[in-house]
Amino acid sequence: MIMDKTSNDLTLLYFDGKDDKVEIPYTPELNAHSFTTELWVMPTGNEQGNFRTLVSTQTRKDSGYMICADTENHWQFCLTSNSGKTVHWGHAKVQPKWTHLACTYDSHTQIMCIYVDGQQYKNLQKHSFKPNYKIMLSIGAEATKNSDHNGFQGYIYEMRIWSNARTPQEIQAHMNQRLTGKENDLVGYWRFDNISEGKISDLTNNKNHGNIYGNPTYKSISLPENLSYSVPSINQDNEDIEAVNKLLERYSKGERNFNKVQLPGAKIIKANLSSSNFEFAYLAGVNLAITNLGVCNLGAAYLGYAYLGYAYLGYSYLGYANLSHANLSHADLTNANLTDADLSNANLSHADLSYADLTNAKLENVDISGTNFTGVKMSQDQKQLLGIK
Ligand SMILES: [Ca+2]
Repeated sequence: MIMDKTSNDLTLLYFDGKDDKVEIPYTPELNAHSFTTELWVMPTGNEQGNFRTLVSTQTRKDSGYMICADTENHWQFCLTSNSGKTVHWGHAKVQPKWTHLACTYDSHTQIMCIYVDGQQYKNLQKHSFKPNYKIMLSIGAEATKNSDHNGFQGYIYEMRIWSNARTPQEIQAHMNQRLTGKENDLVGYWRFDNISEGKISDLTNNKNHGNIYGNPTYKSISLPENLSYSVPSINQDNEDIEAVNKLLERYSKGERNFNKVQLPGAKIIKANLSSSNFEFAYLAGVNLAITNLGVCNLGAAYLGYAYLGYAYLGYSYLGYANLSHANLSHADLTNANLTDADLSNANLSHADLSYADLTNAKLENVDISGTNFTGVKMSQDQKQLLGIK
């Protein structure tokens, strides 16, 4: 079942910039060696010149990381390196509007990244990182017990922590969507409207609930415009039929705009959904066998682990789509645009990719037995990777 919320307003915890904060007791899963921390923030008031903390696990000159607005009014991601030095990164200007921030650290490559509204900040930084090993995670103010909290004034919504460095595609595909809390590698998920008895619930099974301090107020505010209100509440035991029927009914009535639709794990076989917009759709593990998705917009859609065997995707746009581990065996992708798509570990056996555009597509570990690449557009490096001429 899909639930739609009609109102764009929610009552959220309002951080006063003085003593309001949320603390989550120390736990190893929220302090991994590789991580992604992302959140929506709305700064209010004119606080230029002040240092404002959004998320902190940092003990000065020891370990951990911090996401903040600096004294020159830039968004910043700070890490403590192995030597105890703090590394600062990011210069996008803080603006008084809903802004999505994501910070990633990959312990294998040692690359730290900050994304502002889904855009990766360029000139990637490479540093060692010593994760916090003892103190709480603090939201809206610093983790230290000092009298100066360096508090943030404004709203925070949809904060998530993942135990890996998410890719740009993953960040873009999910930043505007609500999650279920059960996603792979998601280790913490808090929504700042989900508050009871002085606690903010962690919607993952880790249940690392936050304690609220500073006696904050709660105010009604319009949410980020692009944030999807479709809550994926489809469970795993085949109760997706209702949602699928609803989608097909909408299509039969002439509707073609299904951007951001969320149907993870649904079965939509042999359907006709051609010429539709599925931009940013979340279709993880969906079964779209033999379905007609020709001339569709699936830009930035998430189709990881989807089954698309014998599906028709001719002339469709799949730019930035995530098709990792998808099964596209015997699918027809002629003239499809797959630029910057992630096809790593996908099964492309006997698929028809003639005249498709695969520029910048990720093609590691794909199965290409019997695949038709006639007139395909890809780089020499990509061809070499696939072992084709
Ligand atoms: Ca207060």
